[in-house]
Amino acid sequence: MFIRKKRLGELPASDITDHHVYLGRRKFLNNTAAIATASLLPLSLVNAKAELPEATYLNLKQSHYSTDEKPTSYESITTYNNYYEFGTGKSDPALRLESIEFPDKSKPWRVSIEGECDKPGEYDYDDLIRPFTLEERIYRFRCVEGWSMVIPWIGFPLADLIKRAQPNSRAKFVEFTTLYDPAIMTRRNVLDWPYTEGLRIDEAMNPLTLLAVGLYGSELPGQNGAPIRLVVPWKYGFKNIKSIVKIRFVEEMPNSAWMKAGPREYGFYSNVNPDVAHPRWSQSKERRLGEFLKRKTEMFNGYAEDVAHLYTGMDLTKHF
Ligand SMILES: Nc1nc2c(c(=O)[nH]1)N[C@H]1C(S)=C(S)[C@@H](COP(=O)(O)O)O[C@H]1N2
Ligand SMILES: [Mo]
Repeated sequence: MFIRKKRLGELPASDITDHHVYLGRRKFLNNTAAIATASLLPLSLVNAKAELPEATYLNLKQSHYSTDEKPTSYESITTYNNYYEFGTGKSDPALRLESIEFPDKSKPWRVSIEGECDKPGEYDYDDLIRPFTLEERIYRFRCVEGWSMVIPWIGFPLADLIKRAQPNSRAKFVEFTTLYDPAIMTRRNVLDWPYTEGLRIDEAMNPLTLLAVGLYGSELPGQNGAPIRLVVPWKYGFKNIKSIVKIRFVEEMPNSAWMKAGPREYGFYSNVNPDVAHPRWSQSKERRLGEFLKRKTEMFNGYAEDVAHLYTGMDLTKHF
């Protein structure tokens, strides 16, 4: 697997620069007319272009599910992270992964599909993703802590993988598990490792739910959950489990690492909801990285049209 190494501090600091560079590069890749445009860019933008990793996914299918909001800078997305296995500070995962190769390309990354399904199996990463058509999905991302981003993911619908696994009638939920490698994931006692998460099967089948393998045109950096992570844009960030090694179909609602850590604070559903406060803070507003003023948090993170029907008749203050 291709592993990219990036040095902190090398990347452009400005969101605006990054965004233009990104859009500029996509045009550049997609049509020759854009070359002329690229040559008109101020020198700073041209320089910044070199800072983004070389695009490895070209001519991706675009999606009507993508937002046209301005993507957060590559720098913010890849240096302001929550990946507690590598430390609890926002910059810890990126700093830590500067000095170690994660995932280790000398070892195959194995993902097992198991539980209540007719086609279980254990796959090398490349074999796992080969059947699927990758697309770009630019999604809003809202952390339960009150910050948000806009991230241009690359991935495929989880539903595509589920259809191949052929879950049986007992499969009511899907449980996901992150790798736990104590040799490199040195943080003990933060959560009950390995990190796990879960979705109801209909949530997992919703067309918005992605398995992401990249962002901004390239492979996922380790700190963002390489080589494959979950993206559920209408739920709080912690549902978006990273570096998945196991996907299991189960009959009972699975517990998650965060539910175990704080059952009163972190529920199974964890849908973004401005009207249901976290026990220790309001969820009505958020700070988007790169912006100064807070903005209002939207119900289901703005994806109500696509997902509200999943929760009809449910009391969302109880099923938080
Ligand atoms: N394995 C694992 N997955 C995880 C986490 C983690 O600590 N470990 N943090 C979660 C939280 S709280 C958030 S906000 C997102 C952050 O994703 P990002 O760093 O790619 O923005 O990852 C989620 N997935
Ligand atoms: Mo989060």
